Amino acid sequence: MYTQAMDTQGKEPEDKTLRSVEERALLQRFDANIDDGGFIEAKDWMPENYRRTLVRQISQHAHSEIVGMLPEGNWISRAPTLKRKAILLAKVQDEGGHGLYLYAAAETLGTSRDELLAALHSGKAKYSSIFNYPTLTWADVGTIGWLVDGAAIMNQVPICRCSYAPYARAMIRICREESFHQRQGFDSLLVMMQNGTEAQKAMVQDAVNRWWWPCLMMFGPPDDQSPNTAQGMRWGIKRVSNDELRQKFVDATVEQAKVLGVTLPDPDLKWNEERGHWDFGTIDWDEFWNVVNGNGPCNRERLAARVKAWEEGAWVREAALAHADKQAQRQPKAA
Ligand code: BYC
Repeated sequence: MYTQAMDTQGKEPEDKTLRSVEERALLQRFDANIDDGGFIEAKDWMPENYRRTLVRQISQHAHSEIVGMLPEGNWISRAPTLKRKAILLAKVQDEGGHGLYLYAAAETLGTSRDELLAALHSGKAKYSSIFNYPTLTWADVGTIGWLVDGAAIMNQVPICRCSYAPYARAMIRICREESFHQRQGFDSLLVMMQNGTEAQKAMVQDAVNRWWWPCLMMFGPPDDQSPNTAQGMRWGIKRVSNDELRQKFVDATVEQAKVLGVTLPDPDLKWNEERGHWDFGTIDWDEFWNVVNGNGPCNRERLAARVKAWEEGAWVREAALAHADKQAQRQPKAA
């Protein structure tokens, strides 16, 4: 196995050559495991790029969950009934929990939560474009549940089979909760559409008009402009491509819109018998990149809210560390 060390005749430091031969064997084992549909655990060897890709995706996902608390949290104090307030509180808390599972999954890859959050606060890390749009009326809350969580589930169910096991396990729990989120949003809109006043129905339609296109952007750029898809799929991190997921979302949502009695704001939405799918209009990718690059309607506000929460929470972190230190000092010293 180590004969290459002799081939180099001492030109390479021995341990470096040995490591590279060893790494090649490890890489072969890793690739074979991935090809067999196997899972990678935190303690397993993995190529550095695989680790980096996962830290990127999982941390962006975690950031999206905690930034995603903001547009809906904005409505907790203004929910129209006690029941809706309790549901919304539970949902927003769930999103915080999702962020925590995901930060924990990212930490298993060797990057600390402080580093991940510093990247968010400095504007270096991305989070989902969708959370840079404002929630103008109560119907936006139902629409986020129906469409945003609906798109999230479509994207996240395949991640339950992600090759990195700690991420896959976190996603199983998250998807169960997301299903409840989607149903409560749909239910809230259905009540307004079936029993509401004309003004309430118009409010729902207006919210759907504003959220539809940004939701289609959530799945990311078209496959032929998505630099990470091919490798992500090769590694079993991504199981289904951006365009395929977007199409599945459109197909499922058109039927739900009929039940609700709302119109989707796309004159090009047409059933295509040959493809067995709904055709839809052109997405404004300039808008998408503008939002991703920090210039959406609420980017600055969202980031400022996260930074403020971090700064105002400093005393909690300090108290928790002081408590942990005290506990450690109280432990009897080993003889
Ligand atoms: N927004 O090569 P691509 C939720 C970036 S949580 C911003 O296709 P990839 C919820 C992408 O990161 C929703 N950026 O990338 C929470 C990449 O940039 P970098 C979040 C986006 O990774 C609370 C570049 O564009 N879900 O729904 O193969 C309440 C090129 O893209 C977006 C997840 O994070 C975007 N929409 O595919 C309610 C799921 N799209 O990093 C709901 C996990 C793309 O190279 N993530 N970009 O600088 C994924 O599945 C994948 O990362 C994506 C992108 C499909 C999002």
